[in-house]
Amino acid sequence: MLRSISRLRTVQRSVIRLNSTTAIPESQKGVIFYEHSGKLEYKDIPVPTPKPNEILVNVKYSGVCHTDLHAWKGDWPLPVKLPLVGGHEGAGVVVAKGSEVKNFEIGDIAGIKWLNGSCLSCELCEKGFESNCAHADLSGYTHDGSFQQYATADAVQAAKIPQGTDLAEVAPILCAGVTVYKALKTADLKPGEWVAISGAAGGLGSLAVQYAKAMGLRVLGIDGGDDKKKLFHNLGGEVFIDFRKEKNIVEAIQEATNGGPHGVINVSVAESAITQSTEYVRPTGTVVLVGLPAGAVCKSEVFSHVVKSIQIKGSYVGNRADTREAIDFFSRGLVKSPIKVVGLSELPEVFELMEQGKILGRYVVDTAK
Ligand code: 8ID
Ligand code: ZN
Repeated sequence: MLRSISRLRTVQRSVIRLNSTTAIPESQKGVIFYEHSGKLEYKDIPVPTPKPNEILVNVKYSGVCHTDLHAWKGDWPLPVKLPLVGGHEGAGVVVAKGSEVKNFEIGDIAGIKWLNGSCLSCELCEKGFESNCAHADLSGYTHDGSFQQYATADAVQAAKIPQGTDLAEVAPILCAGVTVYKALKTADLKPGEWVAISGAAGGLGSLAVQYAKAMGLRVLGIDGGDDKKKLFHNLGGEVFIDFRKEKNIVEAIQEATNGGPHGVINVSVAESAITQSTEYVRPTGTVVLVGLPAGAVCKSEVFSHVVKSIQIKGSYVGNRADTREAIDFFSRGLVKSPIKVVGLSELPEVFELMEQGKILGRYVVDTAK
């Protein structure tokens, strides 16, 4: 271990000479919290040292996912590392690597995503269900994440990002993009069929609309407010239902889609919206659960569930292949990230807006500010 670290430092030094970049500092800016819902402190923290299997990424930008807010609040029945540096949509440059890393070179562009590592030897990993591994390690949850200038990541799971990519724009693809792309694959729809995106103008939703379009689907979006409606249509969505204005959401959706959408992607953070989707989905259709409101239960009325023969499926981020494919859609210009860039020091304000449901698309933090 010690030997591998000293070799690593040698590698860094030689690269630093070659590229005449600045040396890796010992401390950096990051946002850290010590207890759930405690103060989000923007301060100097140590730069982590990569283990033999890890790369050290100089994170330039990180998306802010609603999951980061859940982690800070302690919403889920899954223990969080404390203290924690959150963040799992980090895009940056590899500045150092451990002795076992073969798939990244210094100077490569890498993405830090939710799934930081899995055992790779259990049945689930073997079959490509890496995110469902019982030993999954999670960036910004069980492993310090991308709300810092330098973050470590398991080289096997870190995302490969092509050189020349806009790092602020690609950041949201690393969780939101991968997740909705995988959820759409899970819905198993055919071109020309209807998909409803519940929570259509949030971080995941605004990308889901575009991936769905790129897959040839007709898109109905559900969200609240005129600014969200405008964003939805700008992204290419066809029919918008405002959950704040519409009196009978189930009827309105069934009417607009001539019998209900063939699939529903639930990315809202509202239990009632999830249950409602089991009502308006078309017979034989598929409801996909993605959003994770605290303590939520999805209720489906058994008689209709059987007679309509609907399916309800959970979908949890994606594996390495899903990641590569989702980034490829982005690189080919088929999806764009509707982002607003702010400084990392402004993370508490972003969480506040997110809690109030006021975020349009995705906020991305610039780690230099
Ligand atoms: O792998 C996964 N399953 C995964 C991956 C990433 C994120 C799951 N998530 C989860 C997050 O933890 C969170 O619970 O997906 C959820 C959405 O994340 P997000 O897109 O990052 O959140 P957001 O940007 O706040 O968007 C939520 C949208 O839902 C709308 C809001 O207006 C907002 O635009 N919304 C709400 I809140 N209530 C609604 C309702 N009743 C609603 N839209 C429709 N109907
Ligand atoms: Zn996320």
